Amino acid sequence: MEFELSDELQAMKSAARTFTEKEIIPHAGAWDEEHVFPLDVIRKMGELGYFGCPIAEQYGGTEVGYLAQCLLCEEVSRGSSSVRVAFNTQCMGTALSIMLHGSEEQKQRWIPPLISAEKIGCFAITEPNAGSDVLAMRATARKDGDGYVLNGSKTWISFASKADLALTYAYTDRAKGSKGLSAFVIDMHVDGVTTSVLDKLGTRASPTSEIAFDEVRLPADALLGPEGAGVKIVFSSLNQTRLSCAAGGVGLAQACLDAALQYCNEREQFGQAVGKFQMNQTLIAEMAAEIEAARLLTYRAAWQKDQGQLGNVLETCYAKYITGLTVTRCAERAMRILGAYGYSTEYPVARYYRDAILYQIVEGTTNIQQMIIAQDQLGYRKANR
Ligand code: GRA
Repeated sequence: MEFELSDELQAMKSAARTFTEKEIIPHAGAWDEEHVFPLDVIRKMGELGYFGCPIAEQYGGTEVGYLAQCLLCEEVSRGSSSVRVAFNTQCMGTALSIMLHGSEEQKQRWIPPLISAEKIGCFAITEPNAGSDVLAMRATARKDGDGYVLNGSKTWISFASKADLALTYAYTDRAKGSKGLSAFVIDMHVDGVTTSVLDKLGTRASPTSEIAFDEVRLPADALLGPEGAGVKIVFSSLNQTRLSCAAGGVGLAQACLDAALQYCNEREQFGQAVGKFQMNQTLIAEMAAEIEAARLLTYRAAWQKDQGQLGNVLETCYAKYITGLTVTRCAERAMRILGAYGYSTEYPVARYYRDAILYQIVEGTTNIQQMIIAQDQLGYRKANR
């Protein structure tokens, strides 16, 4: 067992911290308040190779791996939980799935512009009646000559309104059940695709939209993998997007702790720094220990993927589950420590608080993570298949 980051990983983490402090932290509050999508910063991250860590060099990636990607995602999320979503839209939920399941031509065409962020990506799974129950989706892609015609609607799709490309899922043959689900990479600028942005409590620099597909003509090469491979692609993709979601949650939880520590040392009441009060010390100790546990679970799941264990659903769920709980608890504790200064929109803790709860909703709710873990433990359904 090896718990030390290599010098190379340590250097990447520290460079990402400097990048976040310079390029993200000074603007993150305003982006959130004004609902600004920071395309320039996302492009800079693309140029720096942030979205190419698990991607092969031949497609423009850096091959530094999943743990490296997590470290970058954690640092970026310390500055803005909205910006960290790009790790999933540009890589884990799009380019990575294309690399794992696409033809050589699809890989060469779509991966480089996604990981450089020259093109913005999104992955569209959720529908109005299919959230946790992925396979209840109703979108269809009917065969039409060589290609397909896509119909249906997706909702709560991160970056959809800004996206050039989408990895989406639709039934090509409903009669075959889960084996009739297929995956498609689609151009978001073609006729029949419309998006409308949804308002939400937090993560407001990351636009979230509904998508309507109305008789969208897809060429044959939009199909990713064979017909019917959609179920395998969607669940293996969720197992990778959950990892960077966990890393993002760790980064946001750390931001909560950082804010609480700073306040504890600066603010005085009853003649001493508020950090001297044992009640606050309890909150600080709980935050620090829980963040470390969430971080270790996340790094372990990433490390397993670096060893080639991409099917580590159980360990990825542990990381996502514990991180979701940790980040929401840390945001609440930071709020208690900062009091009115936490509640004020002039300080970032109010934004952290609004952003934190997302980690119990996206990429499989806390209930779904618990279900996957419990069913594995009880022997009902193995998580790692
Ligand atoms: O037996 P079969 O041939 O029908 O195949 C089954 C199974 O073997 C079928 O899928 C196969 N499968 C897999 N194949 C490859 C299952 N898991 C895998 C896998 N990892 N790799 C159906 O399987 P099942 O277990 O019977 O499925 P189910 O009971 O219908 O659903 C299971 C479950 C509830 C866990 C699943 O639907 C699920 O994970 N739901 C949560 C949905 C979710 O996470 N949504 C996230 C949306 S994206 C998002 O939030 C973006 C946010 C952006 C951001 O902030 O980063």
